[in-house]
Amino acid sequence: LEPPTGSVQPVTENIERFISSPTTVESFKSEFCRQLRYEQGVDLVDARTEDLYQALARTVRSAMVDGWIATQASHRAAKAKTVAYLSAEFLMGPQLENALLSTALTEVARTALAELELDLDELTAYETEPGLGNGGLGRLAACFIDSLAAKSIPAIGYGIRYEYGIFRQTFVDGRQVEQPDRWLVKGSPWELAQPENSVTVNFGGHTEQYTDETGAPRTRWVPAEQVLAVPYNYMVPGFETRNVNTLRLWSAKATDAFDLQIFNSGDYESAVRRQTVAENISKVLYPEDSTPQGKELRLKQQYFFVAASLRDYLDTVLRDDDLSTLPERVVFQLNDTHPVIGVPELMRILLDERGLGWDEAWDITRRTFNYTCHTLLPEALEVWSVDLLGRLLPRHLEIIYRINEDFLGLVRETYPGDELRVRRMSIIQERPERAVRMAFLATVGSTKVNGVAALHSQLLADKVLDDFSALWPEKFTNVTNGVTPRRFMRLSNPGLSGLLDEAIGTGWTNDLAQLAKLEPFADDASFRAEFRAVKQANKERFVRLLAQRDGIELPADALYDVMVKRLHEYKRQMLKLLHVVTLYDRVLKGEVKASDLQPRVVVFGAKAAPGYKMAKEIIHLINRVAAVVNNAPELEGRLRIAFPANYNVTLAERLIPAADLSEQISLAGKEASGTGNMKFALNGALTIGTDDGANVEIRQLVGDENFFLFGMDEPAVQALEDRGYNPTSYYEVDAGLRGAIDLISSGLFSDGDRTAFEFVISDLLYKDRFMVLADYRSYVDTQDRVEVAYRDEDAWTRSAILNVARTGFFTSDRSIQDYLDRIWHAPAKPIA
Ligand code: B1N
Repeated sequence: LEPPTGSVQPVTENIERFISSPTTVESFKSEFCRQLRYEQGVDLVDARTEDLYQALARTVRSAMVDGWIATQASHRAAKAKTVAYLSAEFLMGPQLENALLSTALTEVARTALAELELDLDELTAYETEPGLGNGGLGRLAACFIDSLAAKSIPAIGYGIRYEYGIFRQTFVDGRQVEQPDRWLVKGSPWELAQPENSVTVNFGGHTEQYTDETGAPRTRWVPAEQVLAVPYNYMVPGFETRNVNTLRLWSAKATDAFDLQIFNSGDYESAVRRQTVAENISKVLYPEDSTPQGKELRLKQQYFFVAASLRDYLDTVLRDDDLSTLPERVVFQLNDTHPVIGVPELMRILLDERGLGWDEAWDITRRTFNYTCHTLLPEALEVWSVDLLGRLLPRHLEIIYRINEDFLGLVRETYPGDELRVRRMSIIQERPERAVRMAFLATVGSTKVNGVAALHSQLLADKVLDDFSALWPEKFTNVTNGVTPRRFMRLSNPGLSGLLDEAIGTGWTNDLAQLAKLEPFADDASFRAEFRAVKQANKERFVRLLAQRDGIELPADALYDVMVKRLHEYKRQMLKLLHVVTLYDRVLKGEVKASDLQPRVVVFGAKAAPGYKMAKEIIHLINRVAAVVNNAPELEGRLRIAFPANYNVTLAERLIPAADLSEQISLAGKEASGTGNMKFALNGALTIGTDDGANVEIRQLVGDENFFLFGMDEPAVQALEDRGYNPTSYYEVDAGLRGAIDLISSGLFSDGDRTAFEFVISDLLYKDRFMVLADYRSYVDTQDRVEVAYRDEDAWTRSAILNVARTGFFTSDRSIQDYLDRIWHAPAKPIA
């Protein structure tokens, strides 16, 4: 018998004679029915929505497989340089519509289903999104892999297949209550498990020295624990390309060693319990956005997915190739510090497994990694205690020490006698406990370090990593974030998309700079009327959704003022709330007649980290204010607050197209970029915002007259901090502010209980770390200007159109092009 050669050439040549992808109405119908009957074992007449959705999703998935297989084969054959995007979060959002858009099968599916008396939109609405991310960082990763695919770049996303994604938020008596997100219980129709490609990941144990065959001293890691990492593949189709990339998410499973232990052990129960411990690694997404907790399980998650991903790439993609050319074959992009343990991991592989010398290994490693920083908040900078790291990953700690030793040698050489600087720059901090500063390790271990907006990158280089940018100025660069126009315009805003197609052609979807062609239409009265009609229709669509989803009844005829993002003090939801309370207070005091108020719907959407007390108190306060304001007869229904629970990508897609006003009101110097701000502008909302993050660039592009700027800029914030900030002084001099705060303290929103919101209010008055009170006057005055501006329909619509026309820069396609040009240098490989 001939041994298998690994080649299946004769079969692949013929395979299309036997099967074909469901790309016509007939074949789509047939595949759909086949899925339903033979894969799910359900008859069409008995099928529930769940069955129909699953069959539809699998049908669409099968339409992507040919492109996926061809893409992998072509990239492997070409030994194409691959972008490996390492991220602990991928917040993908619903998949069905996007897959249909990319395969250009939306109309085929609609017709095929209609012929079976089924409705595509109904099945689309049934989908529940995988919430494998917290907020902007995870959603950015999802936008980036979309753009990488659209540009036909060989790329792979590596992450974790959390069994529980971000919690489902509910409100009970106005307070946030978290429910587990069991997104996998019904199974995900979008994933393809590949257990045969599982890899082993080690933990714990110790290291030992030995001499190899050549007599050279070597080190090896003798781990104490093993976990299996099982890959699940998700296809990432590109828009208007046949290329389909891969998102590979790892799931933790106990190894066979466990099964054996269970079999042999007298203590069956504890053996099974240990199995659970192994599988806990990919159990749940940590729900903290921007404030890592330093939990052991989180470090395990990080090493788990990074070790599996490196192993996967080196063993299955590169196979036996010479690792000295690694930097020409792959670039590992670190999405924040969460995957930074990959730096010592690659060193360990090169040193201990491949026998390379330190210098060569370090050269390869440094040229293979790049680091994106997403924050400026000091509390968001990850550190791992030496104690914990040494226990979990003893060999990695040794390697980190050696990296640090060499690095500090360089610092001493460059700055003789400057021991203060050496201490500042050490990868190991000494106080409050000995710990590894992951941002420093990332910076030392990477070729390029980038921030995510112009201001952020500048502050990174000037403040957070100033010593490093002084040492290596050429290492630092900026790549301003972006968002995918496929999902956040074409799919989510069909009304606007149709209007754009008519006005400037359809090419904008993957070449968003073409939005500039819209500019002259801002002065076209009939276009403005159509644009306004689209916005109005989007509001009505959103109002219908909210009635259905949350039982919230809203007027569609109002200014839609929207603040959606994670609840965090630095983002300042309190500032927005103080504005709302101020409007109410003015009416109560008779300073303003309700009938003179511009009807306004203020929409909040925000999850708080479950352990973040202040954030949860603010949620409670918003809900209590909403309950009173929404029913206040004095307001005659002209001011409404809507706070739908569980804001997620699905809701964002319906809400953003309906917005008139986008709230981007973080304290200057705190929001690294923001990406919601971009989505709103691209959908024709005007921004009220501080000079922070990407707001700076949005304002530069749309022009001051089309943007409501308010508040202190970053240097002013710094100056006030240096002078000494005293929030109470603002309360004392500003009657409007006093009115709003006193109204909250009066018990009006808490059934007469004057202490109910003391936790929030006394913090504002006596601490106010994010200077809400300092920016209050400027904010409220600017909101008053918004109200006047909104009444001039024509001028407002003109500004809204100009926001769309001038923000094409914020496509994630441009971000990816910037990464390619400045950092990755990986050419596109479109398949035939
Ligand atoms: O990343 C986004 C930015 O647009 C936002 O401004 C920024 O706040 C966000 C630890 C984070 N920074 N850091 C995180 C998330 C989860 C976690 O466990 C940190 N998220 C951001 C995209 O660049």
